[in-house]
Amino acid sequence: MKTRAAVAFEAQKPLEIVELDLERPRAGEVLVEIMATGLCHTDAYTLGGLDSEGIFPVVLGHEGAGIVREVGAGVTSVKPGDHVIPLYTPECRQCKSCLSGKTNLCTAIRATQGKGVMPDGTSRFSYKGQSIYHYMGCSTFSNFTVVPDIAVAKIRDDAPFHTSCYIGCGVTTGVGAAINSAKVQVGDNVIIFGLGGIGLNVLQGARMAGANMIVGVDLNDSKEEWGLRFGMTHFVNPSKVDGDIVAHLVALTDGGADHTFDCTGNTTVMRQALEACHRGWGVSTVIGVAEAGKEISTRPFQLVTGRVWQGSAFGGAKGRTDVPKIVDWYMNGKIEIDPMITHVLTLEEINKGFDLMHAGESIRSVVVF
Ligand code: NAD
Ligand code: AHE
Ligand code: ZN
Repeated sequence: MKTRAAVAFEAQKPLEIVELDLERPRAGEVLVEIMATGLCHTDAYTLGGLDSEGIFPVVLGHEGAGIVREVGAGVTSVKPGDHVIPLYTPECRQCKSCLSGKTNLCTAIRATQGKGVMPDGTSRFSYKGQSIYHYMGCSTFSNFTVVPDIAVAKIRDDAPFHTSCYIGCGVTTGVGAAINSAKVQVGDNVIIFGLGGIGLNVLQGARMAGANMIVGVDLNDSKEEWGLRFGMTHFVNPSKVDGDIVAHLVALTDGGADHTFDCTGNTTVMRQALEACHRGWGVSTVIGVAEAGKEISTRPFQLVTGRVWQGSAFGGAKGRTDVPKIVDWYMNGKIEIDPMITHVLTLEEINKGFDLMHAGESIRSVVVF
């Protein structure tokens, strides 16, 4: 079949809207009609040539929502007509990681996913006879995509696609990092570095958990209003702080925060986030994705004196189990999504979405097919 898609033929070049050939789903796979997809900073980072796993030409996008149109042999977990969110972190419920109960990082298909192909080692997308790579097992910048059945979460039919697609990455990543990974407790003081599409959702999660102070840190002053809208109590722009930002934050939080979160992907900020934690017990959670070759460092003394450095992927959420519940939270008003969808675009306007992201003018741009 044919599908309209935004293709990244090369790094650092605008996406091109073309008609691709798409093979029908094989055994264990499903064909999904993507109704809407968000643009996450991780897509921009891969398009920018900064991803150590980045390969081209590729159909990017990993924050979608849509409808199952066809299933391959042996698929019983979903059927045509089901509304679904594709999962870049699948949940096979059979691999060592799933069975451990200790992680959401299912390993069933991670190796082929990182190589841009389906679990059988081949791609379903092609253009003029040339194979096009899948991305993060999702490729939601295509109107139709093929994904393994373990990589879709079935969601309720009444959730709007253009808002619930954000649960496919940003919402779950942010809210889940605060609740599942950090386990923020009532009365905790929290510092969030980077108030973008992820950081604002960490804010929502921290507020839901009953945090006391919630300090937002961002170089962009326009993020202060956004933070206040979602429960932030204090805003700090590091470029306007006289002296050391860490000392400033430690003083502001009476000795350091119980929890800090990096939502920037900047390794200098990651160090600041760790060192702004309270001596003896503060926990810093890295969410941001750093460019290939970057490393983090600190004085080991920071850890010896009780600070903990950890990371969180997809908010520690198990996709097929937790994503439908987060959709319920949204539909029942427990979490907010609508105000964060700042721009709704057509597929032809997708490059404008990346421009808005880089200019700091959007929280989430969503393409509606
Ligand atoms: P975004 O562009 O919407 O937001 C980033 C924010 O950080 C912006 O508000 C920007 O002004 C701010 N910022 C940048 N540099 C800063 C600095 N030095 N100090 C303070 N603030 C700074 O991006 P996003 O979609 O929110 O993604 C944030 C990060 O999270 C990215 O690195 C992305 O790749 C990563 N991410 C990780 C996961 C995961 O599962 N771990 C999931 C989604 C996104
Ligand atoms: N390909 C990158 C890794 C990027 C990364 O860490 N991705 C996050 C999700 S970001 C979503 O916006 C993730 O889930 N990581 C776990 C995993 O298995 O990829 C690199 O550095 O090679
Ligand atoms: Zn993402």
